[in-house]
Amino acid sequence: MLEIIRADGTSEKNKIAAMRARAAEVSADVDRAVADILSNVMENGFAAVREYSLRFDKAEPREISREELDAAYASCSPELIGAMERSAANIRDYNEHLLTRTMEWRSPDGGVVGRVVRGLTRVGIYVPGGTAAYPSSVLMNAVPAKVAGVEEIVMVTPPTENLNSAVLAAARIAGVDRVIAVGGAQAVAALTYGAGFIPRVDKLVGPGNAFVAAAKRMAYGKLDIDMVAGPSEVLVIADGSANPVYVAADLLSQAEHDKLASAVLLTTSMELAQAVDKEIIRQTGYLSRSEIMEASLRDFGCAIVCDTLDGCAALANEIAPEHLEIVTEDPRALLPAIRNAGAVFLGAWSPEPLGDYMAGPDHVLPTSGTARFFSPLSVDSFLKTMSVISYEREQLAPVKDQIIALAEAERLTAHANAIRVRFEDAPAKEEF
Ligand code: HSO
Ligand code: ZN
Repeated sequence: MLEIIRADGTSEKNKIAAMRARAAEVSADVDRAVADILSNVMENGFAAVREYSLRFDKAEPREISREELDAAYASCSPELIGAMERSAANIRDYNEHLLTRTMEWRSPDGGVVGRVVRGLTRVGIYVPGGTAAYPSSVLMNAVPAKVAGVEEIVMVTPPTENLNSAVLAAARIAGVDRVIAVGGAQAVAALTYGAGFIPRVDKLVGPGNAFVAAAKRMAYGKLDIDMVAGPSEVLVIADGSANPVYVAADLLSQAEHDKLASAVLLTTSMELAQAVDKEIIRQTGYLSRSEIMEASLRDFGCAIVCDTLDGCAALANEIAPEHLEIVTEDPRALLPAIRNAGAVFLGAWSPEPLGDYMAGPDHVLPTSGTARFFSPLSVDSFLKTMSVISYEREQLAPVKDQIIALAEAERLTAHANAIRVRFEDAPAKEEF
């Protein structure tokens, strides 16, 4: 089921290029429809949001009450609640370790300069409807925002008949402040401009369908967004020491997300590649989403056999996968060679689903090669900084002439004046 390619400098490059060409095509139709929705909501506010919601989702936008959240929480099994609580605690702990703290210090001029860190005021989290409504993603989006000190977290999700109770329970566990049943581009528009009881937010995160993705992209600038996520990807680097059962299972774990998901094995061992292929066929036989996995492996999967592990690392850096597993005799030894990946998993006991659900680092990761320049979602994504400058007279005096010289070079006389008046015999404050 897995195409096996021997790296020869060309074949593997062609294969990677073909897979890269899958980059989601932006449909002009979707863009046009979404642009209309955004401008209509900007002009007509909640009335427009309501109209789109009734048209596309056949339901009124509505706020989910505390009681509904409590009931959803109570309807989940204790095992599921326990798992979500533990996952949330690990995400919280991890992000608290990352937290950028305020810093102030004395500059060489003797003045105090520094940076203070503030959480964003209000953040929106989009949760898609249907089978892709993942409680784990609610935790991965909301908990870092909470750690950042965001004042209000507003979750939106399409107003289906039965809202997913695990998703609502996750919202309660993560400390989401408000849950509003509204979806699609109209939800993005409402959060961008504010519409009735739906507030304007400073940043919107979370995955959605093509309309939501297009709306987020268009709203960017009026609010901040996370990266627009593409289909899931996993790349495994393995040598002959790897267990083909585990490698196959891990490749399949991402292939099951989506027919557009990608699963790639880079290995120094042809025997391993062949054994993994056999295992994939065996495991697909008993897994439920075999049709999706077969499609994604056929179109976006392969095994590439390289001469060296360094060769594997170089190819991995070129692909810049969302998830990168290193399953070699000494996985950590290869880490310095890796530059581009969303998350790196070291060794046979760090399978990708551990990161999806439990370890603490976020599962919202850059996809489609964007790990070249994007980083995982984290507490940093919900923080901003302000610089602080605090000089006294004796610290300003030695630099005053140089500031004036710079201002005059730019012909900004009022700038120069603001420095000069402080050192001239100007009228005293009491004389006014
Ligand atoms: N692997 C997905 C996240 C996820 N997996 C949610 C399971 N549930 C991100 O690439
Ligand atoms: Zn996953």
